[in-house]
Amino acid sequence: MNETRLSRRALIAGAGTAALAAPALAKLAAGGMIDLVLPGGPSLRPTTPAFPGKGEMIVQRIRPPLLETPMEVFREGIITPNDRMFVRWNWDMPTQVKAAEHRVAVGGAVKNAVSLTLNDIAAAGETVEVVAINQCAGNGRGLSSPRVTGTQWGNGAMGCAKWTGVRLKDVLAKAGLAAGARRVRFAGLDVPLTDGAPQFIKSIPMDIALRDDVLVAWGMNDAPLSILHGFPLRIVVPGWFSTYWVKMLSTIEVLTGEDDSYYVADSYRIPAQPITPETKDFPTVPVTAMPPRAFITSHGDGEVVALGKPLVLDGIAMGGDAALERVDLVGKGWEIPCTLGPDEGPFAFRRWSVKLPQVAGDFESIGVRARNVNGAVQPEALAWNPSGYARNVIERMTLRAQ
Ligand SMILES: Nc1nc2c(c(=O)[nH]1)N[C@H]1C(S)=C(S)[C@@H](COP(=O)(O)O)O[C@H]1N2
Ligand SMILES: [Mo]
Repeated sequence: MNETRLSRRALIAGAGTAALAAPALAKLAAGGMIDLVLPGGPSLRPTTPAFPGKGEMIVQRIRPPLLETPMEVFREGIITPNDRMFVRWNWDMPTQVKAAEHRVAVGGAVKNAVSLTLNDIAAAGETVEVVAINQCAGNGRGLSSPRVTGTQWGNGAMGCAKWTGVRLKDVLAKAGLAAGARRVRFAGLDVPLTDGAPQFIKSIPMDIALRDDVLVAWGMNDAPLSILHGFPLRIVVPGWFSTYWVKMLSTIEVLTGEDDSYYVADSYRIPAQPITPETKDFPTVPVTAMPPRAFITSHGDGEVVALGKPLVLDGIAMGGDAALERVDLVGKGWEIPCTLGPDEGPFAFRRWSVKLPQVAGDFESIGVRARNVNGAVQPEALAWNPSGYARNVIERMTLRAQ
């Protein structure tokens, strides 16, 4: 990409090719190791600064890339820098995309099927910015006990960015919805590695698609999307898990019925009712809106704190699909309300902090519990499911006093 800063003019000019060089193997080898402390499985992962445009990231897989954000990145601010945002591709993505040649086909149950250039998209409506958390539905899956299948993520498959784009509903209006339009499905330029495997396509119900904050976005923290994050365009659905945030958007298809495609009908689903690991057959629903979560970022598990001294703990929290209402520090049989930091909107991270007057001894099992304005609150026990989706159990840690 030639432009380093994002401008609508740059997008409209349609200039530029984004390309991704292969990570340098020498640099890959030069990274460190990090322990994700995953129960019941290998938990050491290499880290590397070798991916283009990326700082030090945890390598879950090289190709297609799965890169996790180290928790220390969440110690400051609420915006995750672009070079530290986690990366997830189901299938390999193209490593070069020419902006001038890129088209988005809008079809299906529409009045006039259209093929839109980046200029057309940028001019479809008002430019909108929204600060929203990009979180994989499988974030924290590796912490499941008993263990589940899928990428063994720690809690770093999340990040918060400012997204810039136009409203999806303005793009849909270029084609016009036909009678009976019920869902909107998205596809990107990435295709399966193996013959016959399903393409990564995802759909959302019409009431969500028409929301004012659901975007076709080209900007991430005031920079154009990189190849890894979906150049030139991606869907942003604030408050919903980012499995719906289709990258390298190339097709928008309006459906009149349910979506029977693999990644909606068969995958990314959670039990409709709580189950145990022994439950065999159970009804499922798609994983959609995010629940509240909170994390202590000032300290790590097992860290030593000063006995007899005051202690300040802080971290980040999120309300999920509704604004955060409160965060409490919770121990065994006690809880203390935390102070919330600046509010950057309902879908952003928000900082919290709490000052304890004096450390009297070890903290055996402390955590933070977020609650949103809809009354959703983090549970004490894990809602275990076979894919480890939508984890939001209160995360606990131990601090030693010395
Ligand atoms: N085209 C395309 N879009 C995609 C995916 C994909 O595999 N292909 N993966 C989705 C999933 S599961 C996640 S978690 C997010 C990750 O976005 P990021 O890599 O920008 O962090 O992208 C989503 N959009
Ligand atoms: Mo994901």
